[in-house]
Amino acid sequence: MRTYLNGLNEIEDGKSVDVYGWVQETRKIKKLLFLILRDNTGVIQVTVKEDNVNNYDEVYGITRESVIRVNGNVNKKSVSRQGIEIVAMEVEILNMAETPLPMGVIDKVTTDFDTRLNNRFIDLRKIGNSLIFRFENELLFFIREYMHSEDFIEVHTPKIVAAATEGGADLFPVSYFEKKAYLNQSPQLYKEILMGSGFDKVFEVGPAFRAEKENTIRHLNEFTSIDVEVSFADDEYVMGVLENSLEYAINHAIDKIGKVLDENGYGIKKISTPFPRVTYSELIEYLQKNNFEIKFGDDFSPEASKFISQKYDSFYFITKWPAELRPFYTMPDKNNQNITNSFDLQLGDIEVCSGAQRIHNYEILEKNFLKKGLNENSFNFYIKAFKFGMPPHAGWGLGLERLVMNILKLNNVRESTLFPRDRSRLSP
Ligand code: AMO
Repeated sequence: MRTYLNGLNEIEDGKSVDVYGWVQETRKIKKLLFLILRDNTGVIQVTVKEDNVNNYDEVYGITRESVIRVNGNVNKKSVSRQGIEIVAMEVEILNMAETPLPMGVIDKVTTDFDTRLNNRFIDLRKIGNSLIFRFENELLFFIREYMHSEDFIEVHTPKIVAAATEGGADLFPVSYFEKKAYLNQSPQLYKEILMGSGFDKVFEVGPAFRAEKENTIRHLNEFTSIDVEVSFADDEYVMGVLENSLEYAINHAIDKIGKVLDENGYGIKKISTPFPRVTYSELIEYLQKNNFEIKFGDDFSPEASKFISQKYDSFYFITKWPAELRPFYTMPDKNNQNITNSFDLQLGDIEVCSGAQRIHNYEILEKNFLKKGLNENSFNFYIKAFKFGMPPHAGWGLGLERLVMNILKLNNVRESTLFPRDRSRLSP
């Protein structure tokens, strides 16, 4: 039976165990060989004595990052760094690693980012890097737990689609037999159709594709979108769902793995709700007062976003965006048609989520199609659902990689993406 390295403490001194992992380091003193063995849960010293194993010469020639099985006895009086070691009785080489390695795992030298991404399989052996995805895993687990506790159901909508959701550009075409199709930019249209189906509260975690040409630290061409849609709800309601689910997920993730995050330099703090809210118009005024050249209808430049972010030390909402900056499906404010019932959630100077109340009235939707210059015909499958009983609804889309990047204060969204897709990267 396999023992994981973090379970050795519970095992009696002298007991025989089987452990598996990678040889992180070797130290050789003629008739004595020390292997630093790493598995998914930790590292341990394995002491190999010539007299104890029958393939000593073979093991003596082992290369770094080779994969082995060790059968041996736990020694709890070890002088090794961990205070516990395994004295090997059997070392089975399961796979010998070639030399030289394309990059090191424990070496102090910094490897450039491209080399790291080109050799992601090794890069992720570094605990600090794999931890990012363990954190992501915890976050998602607790977001799902929260959603289920609030009676949301998880759905899966198509990723090969016939129409754009977030405006016409930025689509990846795919050939679909004799038809033209695209990779979906967002589950937007489908989650709305499901409101017309009476699902009431849905969420989806899935890939979204954007043929955006920007090659920035926050843009991916394929990202993971966490989407929510709720019937008989407005923007305020779904902002509540967003902040409460994040508070639940982040704080539970910290309870679970906060200690190891701390030990690896990702000091993160628990958060509390409600998140501060500021309107788009208030920020425009604030920027104008501070000598930014910006007017109502402009998007915030990176410099302006940085300036704004200095006012906040955690998440904050920017609400009531102008209609021209939001997609066609966004509900206008009932007292002012120039602004919408919409919001972005920011962390630092980066938008991690956007959402809104949607237009549920067929006539207003039709007008908006014309206003935005969209071809109504390609949206027929969507519009149809609005003609036969569509409830009022609202929702949001949260970028998982951007969320993790910002919470852990990583300096590039590719750090929180296992195998990033960007303007120049399609492999691995
Ligand atoms: P939006 O287009 O703002 O809204 O996207 C929602 C969130 O998805 C993430 N995101 C990205 N992450 C990495 N790289 C990208 N290129 C990228 N583009 C977007 C961001 C962003 O906040 N349908 C609406 C959501 C809704 O209203 O429900 C939508 O897709 O974190």
